[in-house]
Amino acid sequence: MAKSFEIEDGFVEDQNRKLKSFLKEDYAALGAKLARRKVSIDDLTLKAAAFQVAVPSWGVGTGGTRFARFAGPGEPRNVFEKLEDCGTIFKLARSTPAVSLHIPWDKPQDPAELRGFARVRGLHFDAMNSNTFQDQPGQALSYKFGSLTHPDEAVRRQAVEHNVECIEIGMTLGSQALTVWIADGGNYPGQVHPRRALERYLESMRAIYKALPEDWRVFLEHKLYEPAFYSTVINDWGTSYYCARELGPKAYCLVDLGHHAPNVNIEMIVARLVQFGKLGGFHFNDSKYGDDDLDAGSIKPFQLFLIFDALVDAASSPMADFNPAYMLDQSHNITDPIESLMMSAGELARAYVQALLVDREALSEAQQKCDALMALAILKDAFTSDVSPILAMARERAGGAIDPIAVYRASGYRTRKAEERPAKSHSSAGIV
Ligand code: LRH
Ligand code: MN
Repeated sequence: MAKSFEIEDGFVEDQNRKLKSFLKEDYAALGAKLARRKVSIDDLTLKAAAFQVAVPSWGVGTGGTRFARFAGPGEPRNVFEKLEDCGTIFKLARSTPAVSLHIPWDKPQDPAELRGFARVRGLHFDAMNSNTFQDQPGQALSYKFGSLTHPDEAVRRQAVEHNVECIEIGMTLGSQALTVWIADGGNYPGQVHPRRALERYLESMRAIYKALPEDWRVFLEHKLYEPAFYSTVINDWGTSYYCARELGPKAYCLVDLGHHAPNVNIEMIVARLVQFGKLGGFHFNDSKYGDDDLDAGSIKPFQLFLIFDALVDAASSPMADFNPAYMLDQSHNITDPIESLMMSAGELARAYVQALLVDREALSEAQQKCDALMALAILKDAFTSDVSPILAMARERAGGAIDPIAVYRASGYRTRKAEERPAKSHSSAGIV
């Protein structure tokens, strides 16, 4: 079997050589500016290099909508090819060593083989994602009218068993978390009894919770609507929080940025879940209207900064087991998924480093004095700081690319993959 194409380390170094002197210049200039504020640029670069976010296995294929999906060249056709692409993202961006799998889309025949395939690419597995929002070929009972909250106990049991299977597969892959998002809800008033449906959800989740190994966490992912368009059982953070508390210490809330009504103050939800000790993690993306699953930081970069401001603020105050899982969850309908994921990983690191630049002492002082304008000015000063030299130096020092997209394009990786991975005949609608 011909060896599949990979970008060589030497090629990355060659490409970096063209930009190294400019980077050094920009880095020194920013370093001098930060030193005036007694901030060490090298400390920030170490923190930037330690920042990690998981990529979604389903994000390296071309996404679509109910109207159409325009498959791109060299689409990954199976979980191994998805990991090849995740390996390429990690090789260039260096901040994405973890992959979040979706079952059954990525169900491995041989988990040990998959784990080995990932390891040689420097990859490990983050949270597993269950799927009881689609019916699989040969599935006994349909999820058309729900899964974990379905009125029929047999359907609920089938959905619980699927989640338990995701935990078992995850254990063989070294994962330590399960994300549960369910589409359960109704399209018509009266279709779903809201209180009984939530009781059924808790009954099912208790059975799943029992199957969690000691060192695992379960993330409850709320979503306002879609595919249910009148009522959704786990529709907002309050409902998710109530359930996480009911379930126990291994249950947490997961915030997908696209799962809220327009203009909802998501950074406030983050601050609340931090304060209540139930912030489990994120599905980062961006949106203008609904659950658009656009690239993180592409529409509302200031909101992304404010979310990381809340996280850095939380990390600076002593808080037990504050370890939120960072994951991307995007649908790349018109861009090369590898480019979008590298850019989005960079935008998350940017928001994080900018949040580290916030003068928290001055901010608390302004808040104490009710000096609203100064408080905003302090945040804006950090948000408007160009930390690109820090992000690029962190990548370069970690053996990655100073400019990941330029190196990726110069490598011809996508063209080579198009040769190696002949396109499937038909193209379908939908996200995968
Ligand atoms: C639901 C969701 C969930 C995933 C799916 C791919 O909208 O955000 O996290 O399972 O997208
Ligand atoms: Mn999500």
